[in-house]
Amino acid sequence: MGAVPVNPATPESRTGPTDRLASLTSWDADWTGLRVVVTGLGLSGFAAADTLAELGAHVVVVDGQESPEHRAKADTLKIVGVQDVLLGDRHTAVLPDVGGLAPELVVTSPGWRPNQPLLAAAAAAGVPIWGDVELAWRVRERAGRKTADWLVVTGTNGKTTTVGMVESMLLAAGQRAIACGNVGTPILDAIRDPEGWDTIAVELSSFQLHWTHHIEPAASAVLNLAEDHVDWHGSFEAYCADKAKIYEHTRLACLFNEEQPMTMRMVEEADVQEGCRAVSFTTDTPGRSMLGVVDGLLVDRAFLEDRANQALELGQLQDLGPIAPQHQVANALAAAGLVRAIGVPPEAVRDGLRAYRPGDHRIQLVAQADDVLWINDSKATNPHAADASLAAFTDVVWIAGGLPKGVSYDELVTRHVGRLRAVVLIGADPGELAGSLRRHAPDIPVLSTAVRDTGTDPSDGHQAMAAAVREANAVARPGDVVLMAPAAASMDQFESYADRGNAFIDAVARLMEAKGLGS
Ligand code: UMA
Repeated sequence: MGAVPVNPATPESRTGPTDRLASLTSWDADWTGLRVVVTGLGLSGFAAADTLAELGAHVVVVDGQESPEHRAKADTLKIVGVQDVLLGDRHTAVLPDVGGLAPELVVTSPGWRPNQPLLAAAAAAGVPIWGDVELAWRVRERAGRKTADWLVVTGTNGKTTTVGMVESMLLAAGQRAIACGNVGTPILDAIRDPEGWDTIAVELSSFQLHWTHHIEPAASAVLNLAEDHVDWHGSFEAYCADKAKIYEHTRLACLFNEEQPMTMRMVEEADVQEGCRAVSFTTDTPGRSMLGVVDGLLVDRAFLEDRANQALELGQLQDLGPIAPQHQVANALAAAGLVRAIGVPPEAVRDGLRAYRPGDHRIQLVAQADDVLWINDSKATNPHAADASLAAFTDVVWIAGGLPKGVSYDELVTRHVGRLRAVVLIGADPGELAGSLRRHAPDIPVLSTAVRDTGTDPSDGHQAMAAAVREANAVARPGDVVLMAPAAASMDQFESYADRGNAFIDAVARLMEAKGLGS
């Protein structure tokens, strides 16, 4: 099939596919010779380029970095048939040709912003831009393999936990299932598994949803909404509009949060498939068509015949483990709703919850000594996540700060001032959080890990974290919780939230050794 020229003038062509692209709806369609630019050579860009090369497309990859790791990946891609890999800043401002001709499609990594110059140039030229999730949807059907159902999850916080719980419940039901997407396994890697899956649990970030145009999930959920990634999306409204896309074309059930009416409005406004149900979850007593909690039991009043009069027991709060704050209960109910929508039995929900082990860095108990708990919540990369973990404890020495992503801390500090015993600031520039603390918590001691006070180099996160742990230890009293829940991204001092969490774990271990306790 020949290439169809794109029309640069019409707005539809910016999001809608050309005729050729419209025909590309399965692995077995004719992708040969399609001219594609892939932006980004991280996890998702590598998987996208590799997939497209396997499909026979002509692919050029662009990435702003020229590190040895990027060069090694570039070499691998060239071996599997990628035409060219352009590394370095100078390549990221213009839309490159593919084999001497204009590209027909751009497949972008989620981290790339819409106003990034190359992507802006593609949009201006009318070249459609897909994310890796859009591509994954297009190639999900393949002759001789199972086509998986998609259960999709977004929300400001709790996504990774929830898809982990969904995966665990599906496995308990005997299904072949995997959690993928923003959780870390690129969705295209999951989709290309030789055996295929019964069901995939897909974590979708607001970035991924922005670049996704059409998917038809079996069931979908928005867990919660709060200010995050405002710098990427431009406004909170734009962020929410991208999140709302998750409900579009859902087949069986849209799950929303009863305690956040905005999520219900998103379902109401979504164009779903005939017969799709709106089902909510609550951490309170559920009404009809809801999942919720009654006397310490997790119950389903949505997916049973006599939902007007009965509730089905799914498990107990204890099944969630020793620390089960409210938001964890909500996540478990959302996960349960998603799998119940595709007929997973209640016992598998319970067994899945019992078997589920939360990932590291999410309200993770690191040490307990002198009646003080040391908790790592490095995954709290925004105020909403930190809000959930602060709410789980009463007397807190709070280690916080980092890259704030353009959000405000006033509400968070005002809400938790009563439980703060002291705050230890980390982050290269903790000014935003320090300002909120001055205004709304003037009586709470605020300790700093800055050079002036501790002799630490602020660009070295591991040193800063060691200093923060020493400071916290000096003020912690029996009964306190030292909570490292930074309410900010980590990249100013660390490689990632995991690196920040590991720095905390290491520093606490050293402190315990110094106390002669071991961790
Ligand atoms: N790059 C440029 N120019 C840019 C931006 C990026 O050249 O303007 C290059 C970088 O040099 C790098 C590559 O693009 O080589 C990185 O692309 P990316 O930032 O999209 O990251 P990936 O490695 O592809 O990982 C992405 C997700 N990252 C982001 O959305 C930022 C991962 O989520 C996800 O696990 C992975 O795809 C697989 O699906 C991480 C994340 O931080 C965990 N997500 C955010 C969050 O959870 O808050 C949304």
